[in-house]
Amino acid sequence: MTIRPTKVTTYANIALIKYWGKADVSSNLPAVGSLSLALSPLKTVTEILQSDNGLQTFSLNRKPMPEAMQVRVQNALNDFGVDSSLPMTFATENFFPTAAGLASSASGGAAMTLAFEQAFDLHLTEAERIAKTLKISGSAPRSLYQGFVALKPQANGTVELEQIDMPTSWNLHVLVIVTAQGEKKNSSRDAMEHSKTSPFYNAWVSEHAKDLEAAIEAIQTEDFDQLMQLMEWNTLKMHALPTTSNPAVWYWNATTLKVLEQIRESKEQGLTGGFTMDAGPHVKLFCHDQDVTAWTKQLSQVPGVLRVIDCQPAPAPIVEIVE
Ligand code: 2P0
Repeated sequence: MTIRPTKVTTYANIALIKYWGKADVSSNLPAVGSLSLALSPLKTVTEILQSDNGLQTFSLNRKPMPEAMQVRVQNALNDFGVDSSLPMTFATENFFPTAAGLASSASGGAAMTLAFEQAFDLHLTEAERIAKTLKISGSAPRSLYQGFVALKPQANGTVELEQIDMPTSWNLHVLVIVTAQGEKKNSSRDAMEHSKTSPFYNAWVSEHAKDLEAAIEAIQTEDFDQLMQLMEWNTLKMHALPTTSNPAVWYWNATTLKVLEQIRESKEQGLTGGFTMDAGPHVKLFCHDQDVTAWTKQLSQVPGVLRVIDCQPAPAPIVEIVE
């Protein structure tokens, strides 16, 4: 099989309304919907090239790829109908911390699908592309598109993606407040399954669609404050699940809490914005362009904060042929 030399750029997405829990583990069908925004400069670049030496090489961030991740790539190749032992160079690089709760599995999964399609000349329908990307990671289909994307599980076991127009007046930024170095200890995949031991799990699932619909409506009616309120509430409900699992798992560190306190104080003093957190200790703050300088100043000085990355809505994924 000829491999078309391919380079794909995708962007990590941050969920405002969270995916946490699976209805079906084998197909990776989420138990709940989600709503996200892909962000620049949180990009992943994935290349697939013909191998020069007849060997198969997998790398992550310019180092040999960990075995478990390599198995996930090979499983995905099989799922796409490609011989997973084919000689090739598969190189993926995240231009932000990997496996740290910054959604590297989302941009990585979307990049994998788009790269397979181009490199192996596959012709997928949109529904197939979404289903195969979902199997790689539940958050990954959301990185196939730019802007606000809602992922909605359907009764027939598929998911649908819906793009929601961004109000032009919002000039949205997301500040990623980095509170630790290194990778997280608990993978979100394991922790979300373990969250089924929380007494609150069923309530989370049954209440979730209301949050998702209300958040979509807040965007459509350009009600930023309402969207921020829903995002914070949904975030804290999600974090209540691993925290109340048996035994408990939590992702926060002392700096995470100091940042949340600073956000509450800054809002009391009149700054506008809202926070979210994922399966890691970092905090993400959504705000308008005119408040970025003030927020950055206040959040950078919180003891323990390592850096603040200023992000904006990302462009669509880019698929290129490498010459
Ligand atoms: C989200 N997260 O909606 C939520 C919030 C983390 C916290 O989607 O098992 O890596 O590969 O389907 O996509 C992380 O979950 O999980 C995630 P799998 P994934 O962004």
